[in-house]
Amino acid sequence: MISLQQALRQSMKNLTVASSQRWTSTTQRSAIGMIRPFASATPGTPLSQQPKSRKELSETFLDGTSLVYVEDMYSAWKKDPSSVHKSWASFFQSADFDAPAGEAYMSPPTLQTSAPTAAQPTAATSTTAGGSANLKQVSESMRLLLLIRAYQVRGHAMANLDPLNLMVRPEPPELNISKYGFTEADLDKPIFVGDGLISGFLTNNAPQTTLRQVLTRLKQTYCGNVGVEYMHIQDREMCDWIRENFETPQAPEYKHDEKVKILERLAWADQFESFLGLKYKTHKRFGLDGCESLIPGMKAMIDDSAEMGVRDVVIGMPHRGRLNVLANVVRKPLKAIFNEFNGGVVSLEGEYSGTGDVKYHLGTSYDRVASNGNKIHLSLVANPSHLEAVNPVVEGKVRAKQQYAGDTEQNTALAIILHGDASIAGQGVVYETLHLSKLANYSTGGTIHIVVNNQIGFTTNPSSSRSSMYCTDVAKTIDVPIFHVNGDDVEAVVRVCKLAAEWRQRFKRDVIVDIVCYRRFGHNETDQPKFTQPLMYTKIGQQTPVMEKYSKQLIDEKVLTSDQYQQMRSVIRDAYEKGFQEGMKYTPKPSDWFENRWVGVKNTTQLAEVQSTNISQPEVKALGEVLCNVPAGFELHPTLKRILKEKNEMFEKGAGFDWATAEALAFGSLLLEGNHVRLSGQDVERGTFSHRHSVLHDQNNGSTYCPLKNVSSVLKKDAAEYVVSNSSLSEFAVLGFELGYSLENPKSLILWEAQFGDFSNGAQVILDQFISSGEQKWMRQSGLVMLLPHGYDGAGPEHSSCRLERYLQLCDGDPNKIPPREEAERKQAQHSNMQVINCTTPANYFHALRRQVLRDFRKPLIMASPKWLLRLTQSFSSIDEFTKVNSFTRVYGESNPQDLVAPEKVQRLIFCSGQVYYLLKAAREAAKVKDAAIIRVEQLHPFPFDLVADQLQHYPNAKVIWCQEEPMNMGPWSFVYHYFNSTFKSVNRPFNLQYAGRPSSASPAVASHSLHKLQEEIFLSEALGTKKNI
Ligand SMILES: Cc1ncc(C[n+]2csc(CCOP(=O)(O)OP(=O)(O)O)c2C)c(N)n1
Ligand SMILES: [Mg+2]
Repeated sequence: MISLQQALRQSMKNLTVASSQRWTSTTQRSAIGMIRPFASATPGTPLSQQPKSRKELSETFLDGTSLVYVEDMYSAWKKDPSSVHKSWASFFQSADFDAPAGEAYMSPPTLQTSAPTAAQPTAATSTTAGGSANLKQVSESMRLLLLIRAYQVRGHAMANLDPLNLMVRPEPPELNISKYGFTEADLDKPIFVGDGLISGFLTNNAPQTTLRQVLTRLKQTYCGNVGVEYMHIQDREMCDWIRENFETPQAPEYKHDEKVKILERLAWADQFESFLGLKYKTHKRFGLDGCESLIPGMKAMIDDSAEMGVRDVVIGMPHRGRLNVLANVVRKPLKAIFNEFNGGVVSLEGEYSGTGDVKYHLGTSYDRVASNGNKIHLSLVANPSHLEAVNPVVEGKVRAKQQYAGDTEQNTALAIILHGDASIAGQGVVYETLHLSKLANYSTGGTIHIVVNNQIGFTTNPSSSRSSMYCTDVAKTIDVPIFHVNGDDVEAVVRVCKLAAEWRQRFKRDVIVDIVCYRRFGHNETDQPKFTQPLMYTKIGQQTPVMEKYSKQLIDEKVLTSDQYQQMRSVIRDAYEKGFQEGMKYTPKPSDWFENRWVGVKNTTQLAEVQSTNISQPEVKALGEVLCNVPAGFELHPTLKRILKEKNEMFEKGAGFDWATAEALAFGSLLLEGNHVRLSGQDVERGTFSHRHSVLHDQNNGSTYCPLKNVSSVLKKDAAEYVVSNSSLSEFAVLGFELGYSLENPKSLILWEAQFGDFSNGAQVILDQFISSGEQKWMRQSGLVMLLPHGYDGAGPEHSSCRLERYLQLCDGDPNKIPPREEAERKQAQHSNMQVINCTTPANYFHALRRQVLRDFRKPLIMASPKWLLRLTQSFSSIDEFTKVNSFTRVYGESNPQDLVAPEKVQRLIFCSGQVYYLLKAAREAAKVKDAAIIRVEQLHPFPFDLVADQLQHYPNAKVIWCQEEPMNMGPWSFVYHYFNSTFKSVNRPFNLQYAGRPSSASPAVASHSLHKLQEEIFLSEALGTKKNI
């Protein structure tokens, strides 16, 4: 049997033979055989009129996209022969029925004088006169089909996208009719296309058409002011939908009232920039000038989305045009915007103090009534300067909205993300975020992306900023349509924005709108662009603004009069002037800052209550029932059977609770208290260290069972939903996503776990720009937990350290400001930017997690999480530590005082944090040291001044040592040093803190296990005073 490709190639060969009959007689043909190139058979014919060689014809179209397309059809035909057009069906049938090479193609039934069968000779090999006529028709139809397909695939390359007309875009050869053996003389000859042969605009036409007619519509459709890329999409229905929407019999036309609406929206956008330019001449505003059509486009997109059921739109965008979007799309009151321009931003007197951010980074949210009267909530997420970093945050927020609204169809919440052309092509987080779009626990049902493609990034031309043809090419990896549109054609912009909205609601997939425009001024309004782009900016200087063009067009079309237009402008000008005046005396209200679900959450100036974090014994037992059992018939892996059995024993004995069980108890109890819990990160379902096993897999049929998802059904009690999800292998996007998720609802525990702590630096922007500073800049709280596996175990430079020093450096505590004792626990945390914890017991981990939710403010928690401690039975907890200890322990005092000398005789007071405690303890035991007390600082930030001071006073005569397993230039040493200094002073003790740890090093750890052990021995003996000339 011949392959599909062979059949296609052979068929193409036959087509080219058929089309050559004008130039070669049957005898010549038989004499030269089928291998002679046609071009050489017709000497003297002008190049453009020469028929193309078989090679060109067959390979250009049967390789690459067209072949993929045909292959797609072939697989569809295999599954269901009626799913493809009958012409293709007959072709595939022949190919599949062992047709000899080159004879697979059969002309469509309508072209046959009699109905064909698989056994009949094919048209291509027929030698009768009628057969030749048919062959010619078939050949023409097929070549036309290829031409149409070429336009569908590559027509965008000739679209008129650049308002400046500076883009140099050579015509792809496959868009030229000569490529198919057609000449000018063929333009008006009737060609048979077959009724319904091609989906799209030809379907409605008569079966006969002319090449000219087809070409005209192809150019209008694919090479006008919109260029559409969609043929890379694998799904047939989606491609057909695009075709149906583009290949319409007539070009779409707006009604008069629609045109006026577009004009009016354009005028609001245009006049906003000119008004700001006038009032604030020296301010940077990163104006939209040159892409004003974005505003009517976005508004139409949101109106249509509202009509299709969207109630919540979350927008993420960069600096460019942000204020215009805030004013004219989100409808932030003008007085608030102007107030910010006047310098009156951020500090909401007596309510919330922050240091704020520049006005083009601030977020906000408002309810708006869409044109159809539906209420719609619009929020613009605050973002840092770091371009594109906000994308995953937006996605997380939208996903959370869908989760809390129970919107499993993803109909009601929508993400719209705006990009710059240089940023979308350059920033890796774009790709990382796009790849979340179809993942079950991360999808938001399709994001609409809009690129303000002003063809420049600061001073850099596209040729220096990307290697791809379009800045949007990255999106092709996720199989979505890309609409490129000329920003000076405001109607076309509105049209594609509406299509994008419809696409998203229909297919729940991402879509890209690339508005090709220009930047009227420099990077900001005070920048001189002619230093670097003199020619472009000479052209821009001559460019008629889109407002002027469109108003003139509508006046010429008699859609409105010049007077009406002038009146429209003056109404808008008055509104801006009014907002400006009101902005002078406007004071922001707290309601501007808090979204619904956050009402009642305390800000830093309000008194927060401390709640107990323990749970009752019956509750522990009940959760044990959930965690230790699987449904009847569920076949566990033998090791997991043993693990569950051991877990059961823990619950029965009330002792030996390990870290995974403590975590599950925290999660389960929070779920029962109505808090949503979500844990995401790489391989978190099982856990990197094979300890969590949050999702169990049946060994016979692969089905899964997640005990914590079944808390409610097992215990017959209401419980919130638990989500645990292995994530894509991205740190930046996934951490950003979870941060966004955590911003939506305070009644939740949202956790992101790094595979190993050191990998989290791939998400450093989220940490620096959002987690550590977000609340202070934007007055938005988050209780996000970062679990960062940390600890030295001799495994080499990687995976040992989560780089605690970096997190500690980001903490905003002041070592010289010791809070009053009564405020230490609550207020200190409430006033800090984030917490850094390194627990030594499962129970303390449990209390730390519960404390995140059981208080009426939210703070990010950085948790250095255990590795080898996970299996250290010595670290495990008893049931009392969950039920009787009712809060997180910030500092553990000496655990075995009875084995030591009296406190005043203790010679060494060793402070440490994390797993090194167990090393110290073991070394102390081994060396039978009795005069060294070991204190665990479980919470590094906010620093527990009060409890450390207590220890200093309890052991008044001891030498004080800080012991850590990290090198001196890493770990907590340089952080705690300053805090100990002031704590010493607070208890009137001369400062003297000694260091015991690894020596300073560029690499976090040594590779050799024996050297690692030697280093360990040295610093432990230094700490304990057992050093004997090592
Ligand atoms: C991650 C990051 N790197 C660099 C910058 C500095 N920067 C600000 S705007 C800009 C150019 C952005 O170009 P583009 O995405 O095309 O947006 P435009 O300003 O043209 O609207 C650069 C490089 C930044 N803000 N963020
Ligand atoms: Mg740009």
